[in-house]
Amino acid sequence: MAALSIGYQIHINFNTPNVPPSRTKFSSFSCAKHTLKWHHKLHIGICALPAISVMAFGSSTEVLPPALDSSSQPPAIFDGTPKLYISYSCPYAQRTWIARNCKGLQEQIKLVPIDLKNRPEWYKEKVYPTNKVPSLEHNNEVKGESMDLIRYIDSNFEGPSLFPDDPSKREFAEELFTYFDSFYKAVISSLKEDRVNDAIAAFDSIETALSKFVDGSFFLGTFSLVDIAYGPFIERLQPFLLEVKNYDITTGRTKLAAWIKEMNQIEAYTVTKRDPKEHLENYKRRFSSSL
Ligand SMILES: N[C@@H](CCC(=O)N[C@@H](CS)C(=O)NCC(=O)O)C(=O)O
Repeated sequence: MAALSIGYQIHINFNTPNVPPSRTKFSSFSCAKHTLKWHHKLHIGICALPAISVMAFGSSTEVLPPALDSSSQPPAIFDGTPKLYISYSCPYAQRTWIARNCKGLQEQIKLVPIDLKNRPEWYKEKVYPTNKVPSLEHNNEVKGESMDLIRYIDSNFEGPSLFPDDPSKREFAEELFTYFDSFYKAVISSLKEDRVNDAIAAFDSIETALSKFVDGSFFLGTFSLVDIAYGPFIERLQPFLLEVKNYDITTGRTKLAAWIKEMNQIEAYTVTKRDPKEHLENYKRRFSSSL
C-alpha cells in the first residue's frame, strides 16, 4: 500500500480533451504518470500496485462549478479552505489550474470560477483588489500573478514537484520564464502590426529551447512549470495563426509538434483546455481591427 501511505491519489479521467467546463471527471493520473519518471519512490508505489491504488481511491469526478457573476453570493472567504479564483477562459488562470491538477490538489484547492464579463463586486472588495484572475486564497492571504502562483502552489502544497533539482535545468527554466513576455509580445505585436517575422523568430526560439534537453519532449526534458507557463498561450495561438494567417506553427518545427502532442497526453492539462473555436473567436474579436 505504498501509494496510499504517501498519500498520492490516482484519478481516472474518462473525458476527451477540449470539452467545455461542465461535468468533468478529473485526474492527476496522467501528470503523475509523467511524474513517475522523476520520483522513483512513487514509481515503485504506484506502478507496483496500480489496481489497488485505483480501487482504494475509486474514480473521482470533479464537477466543475459554474462561473460566479454579479448576482452570485461569495464563497466562504477565509474559512481555511484554499481557493483558486479563475476564469475558465483566461490563460493566466489556466496556468494555476493546471499546476493544481498536476499536484493532485483537486480536493484541497477549491476552484472558484468568476465570470469576468459580469464580475461580482465582492471579488474586488473582499478577495483580490486588483480584480484580476487568477488569485489564490491560502493561509488567510490572497496572492496573485500566475507565474508567482504556479511556483507557490508547487512549493507550498503536497504533490509531485513540478520543478527539477538539476541546477542547469533550473537556470534554463528561469531564462524561459523571463523570455515568456518577449515571446508573447512578439507574437501579439505581429498580429497587430503584421510583423510576421517577429512571430516566426519567436516560435523559432521556442523550437531551439525545446531542443536543449534530450531526456524528453518538454522544455526541461521532463514536464515542469515551464510547460505550464507556455501551454495555455500556445494552445490559443496555434489555431488562431492557422486560421487567420494560414500559418502552421508546427511546420518545420518538429520539437514544437512533439511538445504539443505530449502536452495533449497530460490530462491535468487537457481537462483545462477550451474548444479551439472559442479561442479563435476570442482572438478574432480582440484583433478584429488588425485582421
Ligand atoms: N499578470 C497577470 C495577468 C492576469 C490577467 O490579465 N488576467 C485577466 C484575465 S485573462 C483579467 O483578470 N482581466 C481582468 C481585468 O483586467 O480587469 C497574471 O499573470 O496573473
